[in-house]
Amino acid sequence: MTDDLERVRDDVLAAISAADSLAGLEAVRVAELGRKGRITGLMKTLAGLSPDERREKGAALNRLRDQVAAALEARRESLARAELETRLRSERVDITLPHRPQPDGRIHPISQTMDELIDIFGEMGFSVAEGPDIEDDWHNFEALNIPAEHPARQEMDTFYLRERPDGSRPVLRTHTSPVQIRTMEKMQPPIRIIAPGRTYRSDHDATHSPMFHQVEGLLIDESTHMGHLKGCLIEFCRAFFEVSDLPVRFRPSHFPFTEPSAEVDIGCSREGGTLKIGSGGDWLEILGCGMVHPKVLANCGIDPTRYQGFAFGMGIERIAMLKYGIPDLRTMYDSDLRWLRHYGFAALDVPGLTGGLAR
Ligand code: 2NL
Repeated sequence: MTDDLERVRDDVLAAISAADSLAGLEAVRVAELGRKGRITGLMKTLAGLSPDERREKGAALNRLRDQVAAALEARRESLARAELETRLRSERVDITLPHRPQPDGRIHPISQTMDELIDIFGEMGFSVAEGPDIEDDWHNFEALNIPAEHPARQEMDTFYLRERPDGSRPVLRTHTSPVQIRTMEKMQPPIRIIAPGRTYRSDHDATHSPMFHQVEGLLIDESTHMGHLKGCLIEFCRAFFEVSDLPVRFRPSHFPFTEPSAEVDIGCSREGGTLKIGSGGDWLEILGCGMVHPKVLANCGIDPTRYQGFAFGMGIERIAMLKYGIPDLRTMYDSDLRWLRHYGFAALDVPGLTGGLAR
């Protein structure tokens, strides 16, 4: 009898360890411990035995049943773990795939140039000021000493918007000077700002776009003079064009909002029809500047007997074309991807003193 049970036990335990899937293991359980299973069948024979035999064989059968149940549970756990392992392996995602080697987007040369300007003037202590594209007559003209009948008004090719109920006529700003007017109205000197941004003029040909970009600069303090203006702009030209001995010359000029006024030329050569920036005996105009007109200071609530300062302005398209050898202004706004891939900049290229041409 005991031999009998031992044979059954060896048999069942062997079947349990041989089961290689949860389904196979379940079949073993049903065959042994199920309602019609072998061990269940042996339990049923206890009824026909004498009390002594029943006690003895019952205890042995209980042990066998518990042993088999424990072995089944142990095997079930190990098979379940193995099955999970296999599934995890088969469903694994390889997150070590290489990234796309080149980002598709490019920075437009105008954005790149603006970032460079902000970087260079930022190092000189200028902060960036902004203002609205739609302006009123006061901020775009009057405060800048450009009265209604001034010839500069005609030269500006202003875009006028619909008349407002109060009879005033908003304009698309023709320069970023109104940003500086607004800054002076808001705060007292010392002031040291640049105002980069979009500007608009009703003029469209090979060298003019109805929307273009400008950067203007303004510095006001108690003892600011023309020497500061010259030092600042010579430094800027050399940093921007990355030519440390770039010749820079100041030519007398006229603007209604500055007195005295000057235009700034940089050295270049035009040998064989190709333009090269640097010492070459020729000159190229790149910006306008001057000492802020006392009337402009007074218009903004700044005392011209106490404060004075300088201002300057330049076209961003023009200096971007010169620096990066872009021959045609009109291609700037074509949104031609091939053009952008050729003239654009990678997103992570750092702008400024160490960027640009050296790259
Ligand atoms: C140019 C010349 C210039 C200014 C802009 C300015 C602004 C204020 C007061 C005085 Cl609020 N001046 N701006 C001064 C001189 C020249 O721009 O050729 N721009 C493209």
